[in-house]
Amino acid sequence: CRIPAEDSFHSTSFSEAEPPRVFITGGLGQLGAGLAGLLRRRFGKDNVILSDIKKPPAHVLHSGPFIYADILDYKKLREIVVNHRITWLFHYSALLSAVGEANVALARDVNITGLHNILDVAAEFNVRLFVPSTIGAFGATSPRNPAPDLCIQRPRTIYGVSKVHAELMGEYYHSRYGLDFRCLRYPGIISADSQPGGGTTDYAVQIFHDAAKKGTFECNLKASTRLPMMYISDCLRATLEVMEAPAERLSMRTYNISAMSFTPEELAQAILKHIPDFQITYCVDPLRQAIAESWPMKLDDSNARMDWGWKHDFDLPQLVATMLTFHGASTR
Ligand code: AKB
Repeated sequence: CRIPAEDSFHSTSFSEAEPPRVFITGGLGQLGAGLAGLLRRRFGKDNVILSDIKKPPAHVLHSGPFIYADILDYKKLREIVVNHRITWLFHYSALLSAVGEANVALARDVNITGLHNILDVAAEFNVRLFVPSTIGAFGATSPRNPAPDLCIQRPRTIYGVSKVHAELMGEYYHSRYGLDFRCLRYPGIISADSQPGGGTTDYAVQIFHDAAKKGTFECNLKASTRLPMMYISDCLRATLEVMEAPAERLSMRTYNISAMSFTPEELAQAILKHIPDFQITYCVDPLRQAIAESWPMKLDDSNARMDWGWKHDFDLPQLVATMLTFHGASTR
């Protein structure tokens, strides 16, 4: 039986004076290496172990501990948590919205069965667990402008369904077994030196690369599609802040976080201020468009701001200047 007995649950004690021993799954996705960098600066390089089932590029391998870990291999997960004395786990393995629809069986395995393994191992060994959720956990019947923390959630993608499941299972394990589960609903995340893999908001990352390199961009969403977005450094800082927040400050375990909302047209206008001959064209992907239209235009993150002091740094003009500078575009 993998469900922890209640009396054995607190057997592994975690001293708050010690830095956490951190394990990150899905570490070669858009956010893992950046999160590892932030956590290593705070807790020490060797206290943060990045993992994935892919071969890491040299710069990742040289920046700190990396191990192979398949979240579908439960015995191996237990071995890692025990051998490396893990006290915090960040669970980033997941198939995103668009790629999930192209491979539902794999998305179900990774996003749902994999999550069950992670919940069980975290509960068994008293590990503080962060699982990212997403704007994709809302659906067409949710309030869209803004979407509050608590409302109807009826997503119609396997990604969204698996994330609602993760939110509910994490909260259930928290109340049933005392698992220290923490979860943020991320907007679309925009990063310069890492690529998202198969999401609906990916256009907002690719546009900067193409604007800087080619001066043109073909967008797969309609010009008027408004979605919540956030710069990666805000997202990673929010993740660390919610993990460090004293438990008594958390009135809930799943929070919306928000920074800005824009449409492709508004983003193109902001880029034009730096690259005056930039041109955007539209070739709409019906799958991504339908997904985007079922997602909120804006998230209400007032609970995160009130409970643990969440505050974003990057707005649209700062985001555009930072991304174009990174990509070497001559910005005004
Ligand atoms: C996606 O587009 O699937 C992700 C997300 C918003 O969760 N970036």
